[in-house]
Amino acid sequence: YLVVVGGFLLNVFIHIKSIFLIRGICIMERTFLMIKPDAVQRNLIGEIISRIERKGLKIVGGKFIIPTKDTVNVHYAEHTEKPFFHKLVSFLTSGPVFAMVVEGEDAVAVSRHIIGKTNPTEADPGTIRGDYGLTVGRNIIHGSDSVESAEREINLWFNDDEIYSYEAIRENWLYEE
Ligand code: ABT
Ligand code: MG
Repeated sequence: YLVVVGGFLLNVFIHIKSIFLIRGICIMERTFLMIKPDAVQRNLIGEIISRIERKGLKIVGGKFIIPTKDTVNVHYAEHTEKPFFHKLVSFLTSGPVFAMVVEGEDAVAVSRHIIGKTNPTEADPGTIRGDYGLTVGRNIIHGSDSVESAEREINLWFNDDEIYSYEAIRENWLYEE
């Protein structure tokens, strides 16, 4: 009986640990970010990644790929019925993207904040979309909109063995004990 309960608890712990990395009392989140084909074509990969790094977020996975239609259909499943869905899928499969798994305290909300509003015409200057984008259909970068979406999208775009956990010496200067 104890072995069964123990095994169950261990599984729960491993599952939770794969979503959040527990560092002291802070709950570290992971999010999925994707530099879209427009930004790749415009040579903005470095510019965007440097903003993510400077913020203090940690890149724990990254790959340069041309997304398949299937992946994009699942990724944007919530928009299947929208009038812009077809254009959205053809845009995202039109060329390579740079997909990333990014980690940090409140990584989901922090990333959405530095990305800016969906429509670049409304995104504040200083945000990625505010500084580099002009239209909603070419809005530079994607970021998961919740912890649940992040988990779903990370599993969709990355295999477990493509994500690397590591400790960075800068962490004591980014987070309080
Ligand atoms: P993503 O990070 O790409 O998901 O954008 P965000 O979450 O900020 O906004 P949503 B609503 O998820 O937009 C998904 C993509 O659909 C495009 N779009 C959205 C349009 O083309 N027209 C529209 O009217 C709306 C609402 C913008 C997003 N991606 N692209 N490319
Ligand atoms: Mg979205």
